[in-house]
Amino acid sequence: MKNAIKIAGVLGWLLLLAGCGTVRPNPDWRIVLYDGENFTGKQCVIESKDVPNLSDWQYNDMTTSLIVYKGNWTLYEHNGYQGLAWQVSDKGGPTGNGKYPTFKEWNGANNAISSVRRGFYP
Ligand SMILES: [Ca+2]
Repeated sequence: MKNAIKIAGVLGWLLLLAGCGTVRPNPDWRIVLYDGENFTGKQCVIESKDVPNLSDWQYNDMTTSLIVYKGNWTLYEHNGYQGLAWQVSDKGGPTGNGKYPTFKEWNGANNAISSVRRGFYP
């Protein structure tokens, strides 16, 4: 019984440590791009991966709004993570819940995003 309590304590401590690493890219992070304002139009769902070229997804230069469901992401003007970079997160946007109803909310440009990757980069 005493050992069980000890193990539970260690597990809790490990979970706490894991929680501190939220700035690091995480495999289950998720973002959804939309080609219309206010989360309308054609969607592009990105889960558990970086996308160096949205042309491969037939989604180059189309994004007008987006929702970050989990994590920190950097959006780029050009493919290969080049050009202007914009950071978005699940705690960002005008209501602090990862919802960006227009490109203005990430200080971006309309129909400009060409690559996306997990984590914050300059
Ligand atoms: Ca572009």
